[in-house]
Amino acid sequence: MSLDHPSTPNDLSAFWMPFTANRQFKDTPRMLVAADGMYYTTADGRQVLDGTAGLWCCNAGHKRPRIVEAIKAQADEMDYAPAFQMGHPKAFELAARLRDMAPDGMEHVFFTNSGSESVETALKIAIAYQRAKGQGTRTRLIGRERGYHGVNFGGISVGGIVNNRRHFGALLAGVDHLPHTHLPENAYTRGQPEHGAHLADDLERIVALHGPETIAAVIVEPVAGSTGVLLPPKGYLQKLREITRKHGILLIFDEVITGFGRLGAAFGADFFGVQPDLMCTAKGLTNGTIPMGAVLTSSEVHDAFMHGPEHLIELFHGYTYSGNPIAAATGLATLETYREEGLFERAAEIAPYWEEGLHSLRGLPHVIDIRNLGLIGAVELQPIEGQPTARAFQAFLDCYEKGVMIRTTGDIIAMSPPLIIERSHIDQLFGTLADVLRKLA
Ligand code: PXG
Ligand code: PLP
Repeated sequence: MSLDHPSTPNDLSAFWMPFTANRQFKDTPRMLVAADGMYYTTADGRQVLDGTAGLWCCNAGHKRPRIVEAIKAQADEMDYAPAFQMGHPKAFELAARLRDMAPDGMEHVFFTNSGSESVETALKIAIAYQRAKGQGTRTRLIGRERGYHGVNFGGISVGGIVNNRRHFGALLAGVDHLPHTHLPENAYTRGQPEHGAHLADDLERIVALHGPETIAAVIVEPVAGSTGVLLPPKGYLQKLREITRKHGILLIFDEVITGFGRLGAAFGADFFGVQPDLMCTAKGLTNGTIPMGAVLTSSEVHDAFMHGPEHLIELFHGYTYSGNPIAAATGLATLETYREEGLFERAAEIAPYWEEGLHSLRGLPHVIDIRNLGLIGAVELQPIEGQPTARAFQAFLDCYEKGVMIRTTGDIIAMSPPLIIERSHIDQLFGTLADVLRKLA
């Protein structure tokens, strides 16, 4: 094959699709070709309601004018600037905007290109911070069962989703895991569950087992999203904060999903009133348009690196595209869109209607649990015996045929719409899902 003779543009074989049943997809492709506001347009001209904000990332909805304009204008002005030993104004401006909107005490911003890279960056900073403080024995990282922290080696090591780990060898050494927070007695809870704060006490056991002087950081999602929406029981995150602080362990919040208004506040840290030492973000930072992530850190963490001769690099870490000009311009336009439309407040306002609609699905065939917080919702289905994931995947296919996009993980349906969602969209989303569930085998 040469460039003079490309194969047909609709040849699907070359693209090895991520986290996709490739053979099933290529047999019956689901092709999206346009998007505007709350809707996608399919290749066969149908409108599909976006019940998932893309992959939890298009928080302001699609084709937002300010964002589209910023991308065009920046591409026209300067496409790229070297990220190392050089700078350009918009990356600094975006970092300052993020600092200003983050919880007090989050003072510095390291740019990445994805949530996975934000996780790797935060884990590396945590270990290097401890070393910079003269505590070089603190190298262990503690994650949590069922946690999702992206797909790179650090992230799958601290992560706790078995299929994301089991195929990939020995992973990082020196990692341990807290138990997940999903308890059967909390089924059908609206918002944060009552039971399970004690699960944070397991950190004391892990600390006693390894010795506090060996542990660098604990990383958790404030709300576990990708694994199927597991909520932190009341008081749980506060306890984790107390125990980490007591033992000199950094607390990393992976806010890739919970950041940028998903819970009706800027970040999960704000929503829960718990201050981490580092925060991982991505997705909503640029409304899912141009890849970008950011790690926010406290001054305490950042300042530990700012020693030694001033001409020397303080942190041996960074990406070719850290703070890329087009991504930075997009991030600024995105944050401005959130601000001028009051989208985080909007999410908080409409969340009760969302909760009501979601929980109206209780009692439908196969439904065994329903969970929600902010503009996140999950419906857990009883798996078909011997065919895990098949029932929820069929619901996904049926919803798509009926003009609604949901997302499934295992036999859990997860939904996380753009924050511009209206009541009529919520009715359409849950109405369609109810129809589908009634007819599902
Ligand atoms: N941390 C968290 C908490 C995430 O949710 C990542 C890190 C990785 O981000 P990147 O940008 O490298 O994908 C994520 C991503 C889903 C789904 O449907 C969730 C994610 C990505 C794709 C699909 O649940 N989360
Ligand atoms: N691999 C090679 C051979 C490289 O030269 C580089 C960057 O210069 C990378 C990987 C890392 O790429 P990135 O900075 O986009 O993560």
